[in-house]
Amino acid sequence: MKCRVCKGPAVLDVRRHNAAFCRDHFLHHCEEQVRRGIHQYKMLAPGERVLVAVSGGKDSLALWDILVRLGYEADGLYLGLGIGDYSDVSGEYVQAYVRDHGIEDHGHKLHTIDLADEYGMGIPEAAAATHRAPCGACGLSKRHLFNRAALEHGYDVVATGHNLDDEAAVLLGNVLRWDVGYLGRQHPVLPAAPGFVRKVKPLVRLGEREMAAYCVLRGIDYQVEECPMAEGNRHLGYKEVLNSLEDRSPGSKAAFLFGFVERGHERFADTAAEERDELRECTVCGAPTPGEVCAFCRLRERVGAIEIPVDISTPVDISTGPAEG
Ligand code: Q46
Ligand code: ZN
Ligand code: ZN
Repeated sequence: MKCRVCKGPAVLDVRRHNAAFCRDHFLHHCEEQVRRGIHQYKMLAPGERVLVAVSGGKDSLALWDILVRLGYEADGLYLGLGIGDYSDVSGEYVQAYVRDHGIEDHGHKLHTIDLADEYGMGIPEAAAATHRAPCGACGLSKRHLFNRAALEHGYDVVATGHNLDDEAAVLLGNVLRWDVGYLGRQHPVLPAAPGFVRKVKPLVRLGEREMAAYCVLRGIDYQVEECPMAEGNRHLGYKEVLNSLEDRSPGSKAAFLFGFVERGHERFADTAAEERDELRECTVCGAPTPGEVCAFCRLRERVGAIEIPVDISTPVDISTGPAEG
């Protein structure tokens, strides 16, 4: 196996591109894919402040690393989910990355929020109170808090580490249920709207295996354990299905996802825009919501972390959105 670029010994092949790379050219390939994705979908403009959602896993740490190397003003936000040792260890990987890779010396910083300390609930308590799969409560808490933190600290955009495998799996789930609202919002860029900063997914052109290799080759240690609450997360099953398709015909995942982004997404965009136009401000926290009180505040109320002095007629909406590990 020889590097496509320099013909030296390759360390990794990327079947989707029918190419293999040596260490340096593989790292360059990853940066290049991110640079192209940002450009292609107009994710970030020069000078914008980016808040990277870092979980301690390979994708988000690689994303932060690549954005910093590409010269973006990118800070991190770690959200402690209160999932026992898993969360403690994940947080330690984030701290270690910041320390060992000179993040603060280069003018970037890490924000942290602890869900249990600051909002009176960890994900296990939230899941128990709702009697539903934890990923629903977890996903909605992440979306709410990353958006809120970005608004409060003056960031223009939130970047998440969703890669090609994640996005293809979420798309498969949305298509299997023909969930038109989610299909309208499934795009590498979700534009800003009143009460929402822009959301971008710069790793969308890179697969899971490439992200793991990126971290290993750059000396980034990351949380390799699966989240113990992931059981019942349907996206894991969708990934298996897509992996077996990809084995038989490399490139099918990318064709599935980018075919949708380029030719299908637009057809569902109106539904998403209509849903967004109907949003008003949560009477408790001010976040955009279709009802009177947002799903995050209703979740806190269920857990007993806050009391809401209004009549709540709508149930907690914790439908399983995209997993955002
Ligand atoms: S952290 Fe949260 Fe994920 Fe764990 S509870 Fe589910 S969504 S699986 S990516
Ligand atoms: Zn090379
Ligand atoms: Zn609220």
